[in-house]
Amino acid sequence: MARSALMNVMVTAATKAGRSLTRDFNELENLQVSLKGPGDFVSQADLKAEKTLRDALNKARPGYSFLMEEGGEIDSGSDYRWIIDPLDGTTNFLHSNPFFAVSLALEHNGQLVAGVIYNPASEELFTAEKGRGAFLNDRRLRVAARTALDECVIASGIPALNRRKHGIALFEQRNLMSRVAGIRATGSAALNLAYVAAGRFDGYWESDLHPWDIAAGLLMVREAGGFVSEPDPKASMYDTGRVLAGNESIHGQMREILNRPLPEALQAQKA
Ligand code: 2AM
Ligand code: CA
Repeated sequence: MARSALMNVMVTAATKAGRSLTRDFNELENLQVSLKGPGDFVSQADLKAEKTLRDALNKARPGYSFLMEEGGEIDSGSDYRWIIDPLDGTTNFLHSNPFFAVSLALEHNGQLVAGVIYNPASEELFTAEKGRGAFLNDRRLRVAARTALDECVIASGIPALNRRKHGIALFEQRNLMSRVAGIRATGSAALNLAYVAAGRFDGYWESDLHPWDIAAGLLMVREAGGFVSEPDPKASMYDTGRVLAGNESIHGQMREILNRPLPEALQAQKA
């Protein structure tokens, strides 16, 4: 499959950052003791990968704006904006679990036009361009066709100690676990969305996410024929950080379950 010039730029940047992460991932596995500890080593790996992405993208497409997990927003006044998560799945990386990815998206006038999610450990490269479909390496992707919720494997995130809304997450999980074949918490929002696009997960929902966790994945799911939205049709994903993805039927069925009214005791957690 011939890639567009834009996709070549994005893939080159993402694989370069991926090589940098792989070197650090291997180093981390050998690292017995470090003065500052593995957490600090991983944030350095994260920053290095982000710089690699920024440099490569700036060189190929000078002047575009950036929204980056580490470096924040750089508004250059361009119509184009890169949205970058250099290391999605940081906790997995820190624990030598090879389920992490570089996530990179491009917006034009606020509309997603391209996305790349690259897991350097598995060498799986997910790409999508608006109107041109989604691909895993060179294979065209399509979301899973299952419509019976009780046959579905659904991905989610289980909020850890540094995140809020544990009660709401448990309420949602309780409502869903009695209806589905399995719930998986993988630790990477970007890869969860890529896996929905690839039909490996039938659906995905999570809260408290940032634009850089999800931008590339949103386009990927849509280009694979799936639906992605805030579970509440009146709300927007980037505002609330809540995401729900699946094929049209599963998205609709899950939305109904996730929109059940919260018990009184959990109302306060919503804000
Ligand atoms: P990260 O690995 O880049 O932090 C895990 O459930 C998913 O949620 C990952 O994609 C993770 O991205 C994201 N996430 C967003 N905010 C988070 C937080 N405060 N703590 C842990 N994971 C977070
Ligand atoms: Ca992330």
